[in-house]
Amino acid sequence: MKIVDAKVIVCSPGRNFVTLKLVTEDGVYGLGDATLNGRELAVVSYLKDHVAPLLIGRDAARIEDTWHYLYKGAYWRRGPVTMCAISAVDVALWDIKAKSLGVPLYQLLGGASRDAVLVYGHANGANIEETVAAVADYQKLGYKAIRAQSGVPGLGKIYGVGRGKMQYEAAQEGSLPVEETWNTESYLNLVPQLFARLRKEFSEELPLLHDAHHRLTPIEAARLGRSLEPYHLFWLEDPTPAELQDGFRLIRQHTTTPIAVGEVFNSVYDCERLIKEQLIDYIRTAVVHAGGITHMRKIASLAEMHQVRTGCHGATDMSPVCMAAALHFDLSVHNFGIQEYMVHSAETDSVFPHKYSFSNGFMYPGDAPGLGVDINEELAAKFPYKQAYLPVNRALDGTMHSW
Ligand code: CS2
Ligand code: MG
Repeated sequence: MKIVDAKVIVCSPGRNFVTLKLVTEDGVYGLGDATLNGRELAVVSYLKDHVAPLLIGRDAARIEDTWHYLYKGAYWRRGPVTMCAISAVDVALWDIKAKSLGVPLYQLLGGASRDAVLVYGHANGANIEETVAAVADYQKLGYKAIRAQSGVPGLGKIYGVGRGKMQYEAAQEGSLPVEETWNTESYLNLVPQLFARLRKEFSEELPLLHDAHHRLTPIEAARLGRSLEPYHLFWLEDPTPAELQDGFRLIRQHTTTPIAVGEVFNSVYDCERLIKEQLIDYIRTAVVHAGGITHMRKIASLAEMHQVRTGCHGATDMSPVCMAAALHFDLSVHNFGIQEYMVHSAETDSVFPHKYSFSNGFMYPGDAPGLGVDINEELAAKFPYKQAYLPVNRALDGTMHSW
């Protein structure tokens, strides 16, 4: 089944997305998400100028071989742009294979290991009381696990506090990133108060999550993890920038709060020590950024051997194509932990009609052949790319800080 066309579709139905569409000589086509928030056009060029020409004439059935052809063949291995492009090709080929066999993708991954995929939603507010109210709203919507992020008094907008109740979109249109201000001490004082308040308001059984978003040093993260122990979080995410994998040993020495890391990782090599030394409890790599289904399965296998569970990234900057692929992966992988689910806009859903569904805190990939997602190219063309950037963050004295 030869590939005869490789099309890169850029659109912006509410936010920018990059989609790869591979078409075979039989007319069967597959989709792959290639969205890299804030750096989308880099992946567009990588795919259009360097990868697509190599795919024409290749056998679409040779998924593993194509993965290594693009990975080893690039010579310059790994990195978010390269791996996002490889992910898109990989997922599109899995979509084609499952469609041509007439089965939902999860059936090719070993079948279902569970009946449904547990997800968590993003409750946030400008202050503690608004965040408490938002958690209550998410409970009413049926979510069984909820992430809680609050603004910090004295700081303006910070990561995790959205521009509306249900919709949270970090990237902002414009020719320059928005600059936000940060103060670690204010944050470290607020977060334990937030979770003390949440535990007073809600059942001890409610899984609560929090994202520190790479903004702490290891010892600050250890302090936060220890201060949150009375509120037994489901996880504390991205406590410290993970380039320094050794930094997680220090966190582990001080706290039993479970740790989740990995949404910015793009290969198993970014997390192999974190997993092998059990320095983390959940690996957050996303299908769209970590080499597609093929490489995610390898990351999950290493994690399974070390009692680390998956917790795939699932923000709105992953398109419904990625969400569909993630749900097929989640339904099948043995050491599944939880799936992040940020609701896409109605515009996005209209461009990407899909079979997956949410009900009462769980998601279902559906049983359509392949991924169960499509792209309406005519409608996509009505939403052209708009330059947009993720914010940058500066400490009170103006020093650049992780956002
Ligand atoms: C966040 C993301 O969902 C999360 O856990 O870390 O919202 C992240 O900020 C964005 O995906 C960046 O594009
Ligand atoms: Mg995160």
